Amino acid sequence: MTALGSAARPEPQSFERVLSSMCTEPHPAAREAATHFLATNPGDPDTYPAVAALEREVVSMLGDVVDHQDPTGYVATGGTEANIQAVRAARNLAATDDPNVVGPESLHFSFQKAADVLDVDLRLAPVDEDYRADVDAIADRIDDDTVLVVGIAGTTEYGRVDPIPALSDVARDADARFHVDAAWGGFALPFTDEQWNFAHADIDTMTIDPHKLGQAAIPAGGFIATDERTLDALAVDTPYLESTGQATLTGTRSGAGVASAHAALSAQWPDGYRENYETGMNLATWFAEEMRVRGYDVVSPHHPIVAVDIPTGDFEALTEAGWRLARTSAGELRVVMMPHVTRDSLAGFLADVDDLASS
Ligand code: 0PR
Repeated sequence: MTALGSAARPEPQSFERVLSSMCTEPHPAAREAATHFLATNPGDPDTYPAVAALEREVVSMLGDVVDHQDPTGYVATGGTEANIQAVRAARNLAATDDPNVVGPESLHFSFQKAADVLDVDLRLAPVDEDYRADVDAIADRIDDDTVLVVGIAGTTEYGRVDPIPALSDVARDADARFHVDAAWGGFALPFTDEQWNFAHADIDTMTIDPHKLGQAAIPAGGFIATDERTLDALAVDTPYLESTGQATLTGTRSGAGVASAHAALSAQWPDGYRENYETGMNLATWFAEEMRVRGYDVVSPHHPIVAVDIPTGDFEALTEAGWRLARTSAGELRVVMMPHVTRDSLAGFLADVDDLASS
């Protein structure tokens, strides 16, 4: 027997103790569809028309989620690609040769990558005392070279929603484009009274990721734009393919992501996602209170993310006990109530927290 043949097949990470991730167990229909379409490449729609048709439907379904009647866009590899593309479109459509992008300091680090690869200046403004973008601070950083203003609908660390309508006004006044990053929040916020989507503000582009709360298989990000002009600004000629242009950042890409996004949305929008949101929110409220009564400082959850100030030693001991945990930049424990997180698993976590206190 060869060494290769005798090697035990490694198991993927079990979700049981994963409290850090914005990804989750795919919906069963999404898992099945991903396997079925594994060998297709939506980057070549003429050769792989079935997956290309599914992708058009996914964009239209995402339009329902974000309240846009006639969206354009595509299934990206994830939020990083979608955010890079938003910056790239804004840069390509603007006249300046010294472009800058303005957003809150709570922006996901994918914008740092965008600024780096696109040679755009990223200007970050402080957030307010509730971790939301401060509109005046954003406005102060805008000038004639600002090509894009960014707002976040569901921040990575605290799940906060920026004042999207006000940020959109500020962008318009400056003749800049406006992008909303709803990579994580997009499948939660439809069930809240937050003002975050195309019905509430003048938005040019949006990121909304099926592979996070959408319960699609990785890689499935969503890049949504209001007009074809945006995609035209991203497209390059593809002389040796039958189709004549490609607007995506990647070339060959996975049909698994596209097909699984289609299956997950078909199975879950809207009732399944509403249920996930309500369950996640109930868990967040309960867990926040459980940590509070144990004497920890908790950042009140607006959406299913809880941040708790715990000592570094405790964080390390809990990691040692097998919990997969994340920290905010301020060092708080951050728990994301994804669909795989249950009351039982959180009760197990709390029991370990109690053991620490008594040891
Ligand atoms: N925008 C926001 C608001 C995000 O939270 C993230 C990811 C992105 C964009 C980028 O999305 P992709 O990672 O799909 O490109 N935020 C998570 C984070 O940084 C990503 C993550 C997901 C990390 C799963 C760990 C993990 O297991 O925490």
